Amino acid sequence: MASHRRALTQVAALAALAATVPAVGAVAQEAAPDDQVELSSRVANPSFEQGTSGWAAWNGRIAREEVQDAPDGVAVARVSHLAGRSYTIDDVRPTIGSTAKAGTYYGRAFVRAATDGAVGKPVRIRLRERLPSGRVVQNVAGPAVSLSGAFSEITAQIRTRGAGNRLEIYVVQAGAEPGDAFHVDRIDLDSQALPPLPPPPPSNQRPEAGFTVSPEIALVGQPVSFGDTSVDHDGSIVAWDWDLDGDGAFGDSADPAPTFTYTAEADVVVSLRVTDDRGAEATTSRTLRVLGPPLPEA
Ligand SMILES: [Ca+2]
Ligand SMILES: [Ca+2]
Ligand SMILES: [Ca+2]
Repeated sequence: MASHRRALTQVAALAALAATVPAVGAVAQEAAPDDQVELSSRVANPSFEQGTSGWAAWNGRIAREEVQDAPDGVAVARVSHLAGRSYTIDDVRPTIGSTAKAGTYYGRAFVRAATDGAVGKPVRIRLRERLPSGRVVQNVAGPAVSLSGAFSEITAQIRTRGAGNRLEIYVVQAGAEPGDAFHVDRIDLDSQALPPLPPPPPSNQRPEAGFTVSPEIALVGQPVSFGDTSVDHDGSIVAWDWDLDGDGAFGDSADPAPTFTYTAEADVVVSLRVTDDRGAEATTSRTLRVLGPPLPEA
């Protein structure tokens, strides 16, 4: 693809020639004026947890979105195509305000398709080095990955040519068509190789429900004791709910060790439902034989 700088120029020229295409011109964004660049060594808002500040779309629009499997936190940026054959999410100000001479910088992000139409489309990171005057020195692309329904890591490396230059990062999808969109999260740019992201917290394991009955064969009119033996391997049991009379309705007791007295001979299905400290439930049942009183000796 053409360099980003050249593409911007083309878009600007196109917009000037064809004022009937306001969307293109409206979304094209240049970097902030040189004298307002804040020096920083890392991406200011890499993870979109609070919003999309510091980022601008070119040929597209961006929005914060919460998704189930964000690589970092709960939110990502959704980048939606508006125009052209490629569209991007760009740092508004150069992430690296002043480069070290001939230093290597590492970019990384995580991307996935946000629409069916974007599946299989190529996305890559580009790193753009500019002189303090704004002139582009080089624009280096990382390897492209094909968007899929799961987040993939994309990376890029650049060896800067001069000290005191600006270094920018952007993520670009090529082969764009109307309706395309991708999710992106955790965009980093640093002078050291980026460590792996910490693994997401393990999902909650369901508890295992169990209980004891004493005596194991009940007698009408004699109290029966129940004892909870439930376990939660990654937490604790915080709630107990019993169906002691076997009518199929819970709510007979919330005690981990209730007692109950039966009034008639029957096979009673006793059930216990437990809840762990993260809200997962488990239920178990067992059949209790309740016998009538022994016949008096003749
Ligand atoms: Ca995030
Ligand atoms: Ca658990
Ligand atoms: Ca009941």
